[in-house]
Amino acid sequence: MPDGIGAGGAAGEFAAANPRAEVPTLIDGEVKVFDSTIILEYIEDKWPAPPLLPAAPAERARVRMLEEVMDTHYEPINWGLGEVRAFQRATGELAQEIERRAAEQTRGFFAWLETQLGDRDWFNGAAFGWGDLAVAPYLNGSRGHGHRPPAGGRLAAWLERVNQRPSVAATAKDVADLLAANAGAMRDVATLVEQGLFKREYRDHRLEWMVKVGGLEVVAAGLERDNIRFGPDFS
Ligand SMILES: N[C@@H](CCC(=O)N[C@@H](CS)C(=O)NCC(=O)O)C(=O)O
Repeated sequence: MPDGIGAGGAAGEFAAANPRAEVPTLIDGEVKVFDSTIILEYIEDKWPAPPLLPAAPAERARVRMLEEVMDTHYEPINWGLGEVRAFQRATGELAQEIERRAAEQTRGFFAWLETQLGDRDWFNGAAFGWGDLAVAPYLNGSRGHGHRPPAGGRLAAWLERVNQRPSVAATAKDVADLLAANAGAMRDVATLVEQGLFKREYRDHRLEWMVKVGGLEVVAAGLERDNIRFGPDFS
C-alpha cells in the first residue's frame, strides 16, 4: 500500500506509475497500468489461459456490465458509509438519513444481484472468473458494514462459496490485516480530517453519491475546510 494514499499525499514511484495516484496499479516490467478494469483487460490479454471472461460475446458483455455496476454504482455506498462512520463527515439526523439510504440501496443491490446470479453457481457462469472477482470485494465490504445478503438466499450461498476460494480468502485476509494494523490510526482519522491533514478524494461516482443521498452540505463543508479533493490534474 503506497504511503500517503487516501490522505492525499501519494508520491514517488507509485504516483509516477499512475497519474491518478490510485490503487490498484499494476507494474509488469516496463508496463504500468492503472484502473482495475484496464488491469483486468491487460491480464486477460497477456495471460489468456485460463480465461477470466466467459467465451460467448453476450456472456462477456453481461460480466463486463456487472463489473461496471459494481465499480460505479455499488462501490460508493461502502465508501460513503466510511465517510460517515470513520471520517465522521455527518452526524445526527443527516448521518441517520445517509445510513438509511445506504442500507436501502444495499438491499436493492442484493435483490438485483440475486437476479443476476439466477441459477448459476458463479457470476461468471460455469466457473469462477471476472464476474465473481468484480462482486466479491464489495459484498465483503458491505458485510464489514453489517449489511449481509439475506440468509438462505442464493447470493448468501455464493458469498460463502467465493470466500472459500484461496485467492479470495488471501485477498480478504490482506484487507482485514491492513484494517487491523490501522485500527489505532483510524480512531484519530476524524481529527486529522477536521485539521485538513487528511484530504479524502471525492472523485466521480463518490461525489455523485454523496450529493444523491442528501450530503451536499458534507461536500460544501469539505470544500470550505479544504479537507476533500478531486482527481489530480495531468501534466
Ligand atoms: N476506477 C478506479 C478506482 C480506483 C480507486 O478509486 N481507488 C481509490 C481507493 S479504492 C484510491 O486509491 N484513491 C486514491 C486516494 O484516495 O488517495 C479503479 O477501478 O481502479
